[in-house]
Amino acid sequence: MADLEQARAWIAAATSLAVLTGAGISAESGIPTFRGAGGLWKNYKPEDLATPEAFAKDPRLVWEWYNWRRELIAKAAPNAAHRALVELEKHKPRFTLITQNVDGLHDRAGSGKILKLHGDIWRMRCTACGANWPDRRAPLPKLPPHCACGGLARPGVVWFGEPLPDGMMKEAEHAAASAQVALVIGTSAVVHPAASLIPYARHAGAKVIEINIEETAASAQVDCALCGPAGELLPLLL
Ligand code: BV8
Ligand code: ZN
Repeated sequence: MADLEQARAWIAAATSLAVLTGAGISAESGIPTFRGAGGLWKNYKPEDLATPEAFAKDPRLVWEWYNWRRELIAKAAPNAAHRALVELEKHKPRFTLITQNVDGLHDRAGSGKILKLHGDIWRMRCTACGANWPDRRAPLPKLPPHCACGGLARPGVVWFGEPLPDGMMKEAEHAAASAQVALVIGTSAVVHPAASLIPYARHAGAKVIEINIEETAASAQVDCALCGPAGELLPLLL
């Protein structure tokens, strides 16, 4: 399998790595992806739930969906793919993990530097006073949850139409631009600006390696596309 050997050689020689992960890296932990078969979005259209408009219209419905996901994630555990990235990080002088996922499994696996482009399902933000706090209760006792000030709380995530956290993309672009190798793992590469990091890394000179179970919008833009589950392939690349 020349591709696997080639990818291993590039990774072994690299001293600076950037990694972009999507929902696919958590699939083997039992968490449905957004757009794949049986995907999370299958039952709901993204614009129905993950937007400020949907939340303003029906905060309870949006919270029921997040509450369901929080329970699912609370029962899940990091898988071999998450753990392989922790191992890789230990051996690379410069390593930045950029994730679109909000499930917190990279944190639980022990990853160090994580750029959470789309926020964190385990944090809440008050729509009235702006307070921002961690809350790991699953399920939540009352929906929708409220802040101590009485204001309505929202999930601490980035919805469609909302900007990413200040400075986050700049830091991610810096990591992608200084990487010799960029790993793109378990993402359909359709959500922006996250997906723009892939051509960005390539144009900056990184060798881009994709790990996915199917072809994606990025597959034509990468140097090496490895087809298979991340939980099986990533450990083989260490
Ligand atoms: C913004 C958080 C501007 C919440 C999420 C047209 C063109 C370009 C852009 C746009 C456009 N129209 C609209 C936009 C902008 C929009 C966008 O990109 N829309 C898309 C749908 C076209 N983007 C935004 O709105 C962003 N903000 O642009 O702001 C702005 C600037 C200033 C001021 C105001 C505004 C915000 C985007 C963030 C949205 N939030 N989630 C939550 O999670 O609840 S996005 C959501 O999609 C998740 O974060 C998810 O991670 C992300 C990406 O999806 P993937 O992770 O890739 O998951 P998916 O299911 O799609 O794919 C899984 C993959 O895994 C598959 O390829 C599958 O084959 C693979 N797989 C499965 N199993 C495995 C596997 N691979 C390996 N191993 C396995 N075992
Ligand atoms: Zn408040």
